[in-house]
Amino acid sequence: MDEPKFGRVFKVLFVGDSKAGKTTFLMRYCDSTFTSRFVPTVGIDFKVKILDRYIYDEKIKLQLWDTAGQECYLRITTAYFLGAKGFVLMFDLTSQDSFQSVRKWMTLISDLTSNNPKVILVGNKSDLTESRVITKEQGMDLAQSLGIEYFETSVKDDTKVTEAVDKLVTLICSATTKPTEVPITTMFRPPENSSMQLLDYDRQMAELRNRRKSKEIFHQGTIVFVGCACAILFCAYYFK
Ligand SMILES: Nc1nc2c(ncn2[C@@H]2O[C@H](COP(=O)(O)OP(=O)(O)OP(=O)(O)O)[C@@H](O)[C@H]2O)c(=O)[nH]1
Ligand SMILES: [Mg+2]
Repeated sequence: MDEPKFGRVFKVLFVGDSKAGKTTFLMRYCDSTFTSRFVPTVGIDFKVKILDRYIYDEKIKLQLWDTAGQECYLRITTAYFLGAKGFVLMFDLTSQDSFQSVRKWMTLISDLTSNNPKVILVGNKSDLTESRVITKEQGMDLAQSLGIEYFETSVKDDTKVTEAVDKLVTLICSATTKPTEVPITTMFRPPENSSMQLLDYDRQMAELRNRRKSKEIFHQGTIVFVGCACAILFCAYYFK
């Protein structure tokens, strides 16, 4: 396959309570690294990952937004929800509180977006079997009640990290329509994803051309008429 010129960018947000593992997840996914040091995210951060996957011959680029889980940043982070194609809603399998917050995050997503983004639920830190307080069944039940898919990951052990994102991308792709292939000409070009039918577009272009033609004919007629009138007036005056 020829290398495509442009990439299709999908905006994906990572949300969930503080310490769920969002930043470390992104470090694992994008840079294949892990750190046990906790540095809370301040506000928002983002990374770009170019996938070896295509949609309609366009390479997929992921714009991955890492949000701060701390309550004090909520107003900043939620401002970035708009336009997101997907969300990774993450909780910590060793924290009851972060599990309880999942519904709150889901409500924020549905309240603050209008494009029906795809969401997956991720229970992270599955390597910590001793301190785990949320069972797989509880995670699956919650995901099912929210109508989304569930993954258990361990960023530390690199378990199911790529699979989870791959699945989200597949869901986003299945909801992405093919871009229209009409040449851009003039002003009545329907915007991308517009519901305006191409037939409407063609009809409007034809109308515009007809209107321009009629205007030209009118102008030419006016010039001829004024010319004749002047000639008649001149003859009448000259030969009287
Ligand atoms: N054992 C284990 N620890 C993890 C795992 N994932 C993340 N951690 C640790 O959990 C802590 C919090 O991780 P972060 O990625 O910083 O959490 P966050 O969700 O970005 O937190 P905020 O930025 O405050 O929202 C860090 O000390 C990580 O090393 C995991 O899969 N297993
Ligand atoms: Mg973070």
